[in-house]
Amino acid sequence: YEIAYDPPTAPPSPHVRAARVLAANWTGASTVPSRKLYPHQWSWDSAFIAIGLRHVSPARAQTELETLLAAQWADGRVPHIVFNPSVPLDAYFPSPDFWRSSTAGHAAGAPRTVQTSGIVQPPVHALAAWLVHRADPALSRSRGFLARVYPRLAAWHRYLLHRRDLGGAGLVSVVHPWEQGMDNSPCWDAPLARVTPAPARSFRRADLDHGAAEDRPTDLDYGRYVRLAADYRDRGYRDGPGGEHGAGDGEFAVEDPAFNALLIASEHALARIAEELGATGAARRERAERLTAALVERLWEPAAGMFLCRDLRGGGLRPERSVSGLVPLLLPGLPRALAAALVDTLRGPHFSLGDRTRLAPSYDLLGESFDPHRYWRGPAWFNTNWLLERGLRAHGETAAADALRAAFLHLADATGYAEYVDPYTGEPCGATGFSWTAALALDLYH
Ligand code: 9YW
Repeated sequence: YEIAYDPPTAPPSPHVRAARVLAANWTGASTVPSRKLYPHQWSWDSAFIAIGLRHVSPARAQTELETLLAAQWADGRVPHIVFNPSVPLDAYFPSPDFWRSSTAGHAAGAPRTVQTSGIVQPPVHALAAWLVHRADPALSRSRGFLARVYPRLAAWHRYLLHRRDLGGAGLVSVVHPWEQGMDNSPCWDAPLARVTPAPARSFRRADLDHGAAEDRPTDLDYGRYVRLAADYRDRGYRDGPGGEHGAGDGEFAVEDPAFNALLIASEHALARIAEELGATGAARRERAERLTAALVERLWEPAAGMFLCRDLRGGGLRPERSVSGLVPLLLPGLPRALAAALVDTLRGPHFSLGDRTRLAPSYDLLGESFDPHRYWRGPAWFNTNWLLERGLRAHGETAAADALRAAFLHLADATGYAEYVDPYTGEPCGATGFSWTAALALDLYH
């Protein structure tokens, strides 16, 4: 007779497959978004990753955020990329020799020992830190996790609120499309059109080694991204008018709904963190409420039933409908009528959730620039859909939230944890084994 030394094992569950993606992308101190396409640490990716990782390893989730915050600049900014020194320079563009953080960022207080970019990404970090703490409060307290991250998170928000209020109305502006995180969104087409592109031959795109050109931004987009980033670098990464050489602000300054909504959500989380540490959160809550009022005042467009971007240099709201303008649904304190209008817009012809699409597209299905495969110009992304799922649930739209959750979990696993998908067919685009897709799936399993 045979002895079954190795009894057949059941195939891994989706939960295990998602955890394996995060394990494969873990470098020892943080998680890369994608092994090939993005081989360093990205700021808002790490926040989403920590939110999922807390269900697998609360200790690793804490480390993820601590590694990012260790690269914070003295002026409070949290850089959008922290470079891994053991990755070859040509593996990703723009590389550390483009950003030159330790020299060009000297006046702004860039760290000396680690190379970073000089721009930022959406502030999801305080929200992530609070959720990570809640996953295992005893471990968190024993490691003094919140006490160590709180001053850094507070300095981060201070930087945004004081140095990035370029419109003077209390909201934060982004100075580069990469800062908002939806790189080639049609919302940036008009503000970017004013920027003279850097010549295509002056840089080499590493992203095209790993991603299909028709799923990625164009060379013209990249020329403009490079020009804006190089100008900011050459101003010493200084913010606000004037600067030492009187250089003034850059050409690109936009108030974005998702960026500001995430700051508000994180400000509420910081209030809870302060309270957990025995301080008062009252001032932060008030600030979050003021910011919510400013968001509504500056970016709400009743005729569209959603929030829009405000182009500070071109004057006024941009008409393009991006998923960014639906993300404020995640704020429980949003006026009821606005939340209801956002839900209608999500279901209506422009996003068609639950009807023609099962995950919300990144851009208006009826928009002239809509493209179901090109990055942030149409495909559905998992991080924005996670935010919408939270928002639907927060506003009592339980059936819609359940349907979105089911579609999310199905598509995340069926596509091998794709970076983004065709919103109509669910066909995977970009990288697979993408960290925030796996992390946020893990979060929705719980
Ligand atoms: C790039 C890492 C980043 C995300 C951004 C996404 C993309 C980097 O990848 O930007 O090289 O284009 O647009 O949101 O943080 O996943």
